[in-house]
Amino acid sequence: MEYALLNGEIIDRSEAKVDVEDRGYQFGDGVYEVIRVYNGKMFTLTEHLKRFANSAESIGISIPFSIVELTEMLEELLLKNNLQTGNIYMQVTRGTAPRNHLFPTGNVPPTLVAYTIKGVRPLENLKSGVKAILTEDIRWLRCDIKSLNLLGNLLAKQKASEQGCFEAIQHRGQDVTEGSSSNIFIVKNGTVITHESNHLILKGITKDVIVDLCKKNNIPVLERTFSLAELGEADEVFLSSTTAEVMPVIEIDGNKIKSGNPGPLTRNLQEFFKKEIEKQCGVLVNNGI
Ligand code: PSZ
Repeated sequence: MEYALLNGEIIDRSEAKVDVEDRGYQFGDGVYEVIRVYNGKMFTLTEHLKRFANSAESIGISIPFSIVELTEMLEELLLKNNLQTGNIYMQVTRGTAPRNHLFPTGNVPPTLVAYTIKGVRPLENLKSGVKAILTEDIRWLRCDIKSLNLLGNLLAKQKASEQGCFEAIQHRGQDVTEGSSSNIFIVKNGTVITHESNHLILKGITKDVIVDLCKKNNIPVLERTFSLAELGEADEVFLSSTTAEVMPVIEIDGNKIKSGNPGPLTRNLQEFFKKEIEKQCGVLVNNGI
């Protein structure tokens, strides 16, 4: 049997249902996290839980559990589902109330759900790299909130997929922001560059790990806005996310990045990233790149 967490209780996954007037369902009025699990252990858990709390707080939802309580519940969920490699999906909404744009008054409890998804590392793509398209960023101006409202992201991702690509790299005018579900990095003359974490992008947990790894390994790294022109002239391009890790981008809108192969600095960062996973979660047996 598979289990899910619903409002603090671990129950049969098929019994975990919410009301049609749940504000997450009606308005996307909530926030979420995806947490990677390797060897049955959660990677960068504290960072994800802090971002979850920050996202919720920024839209006025108070999560009715402490970080310690959430950790305990997620650990129990992992054990019950016997998840070794995969993801935890977790979301909280403003709860169930008669449909109204206004926030409900009174004591409406938030709806908190978590469940697990099995999934291996994307080894093929990590090795060979992926293709991307460019698309105008049409999203709202609070992309730092990990909101359930993902329509702009979905439209971008769908467009990429319809063109045989893995990701859509979004830009506001000449400024590159982020992927539809990833952060974007370029490498130029040995320096790694990625958008600063402001309201225009999600402050990726993977991005922060990569920036730290650069600093620890004396790789020059800058968090600043870069342009489409800089992207076009980059020596290397890669993207990052919880599930994609450090993913080489080898082609954008049909144009190869340099030779069209993953670059050397990207490869080094993949190795450093794998070591960081192993530090937190144990050795990745038969799962290396
Ligand atoms: O399973 C998947 O495909 C996932 S799991 C997480 C993501 C995709 N993407 C997170 C994300 C995002 O949605 C946007 C718009 N920007 C950046 C990221 C990367 O954030 P982290 O590194 O925290 O996953």
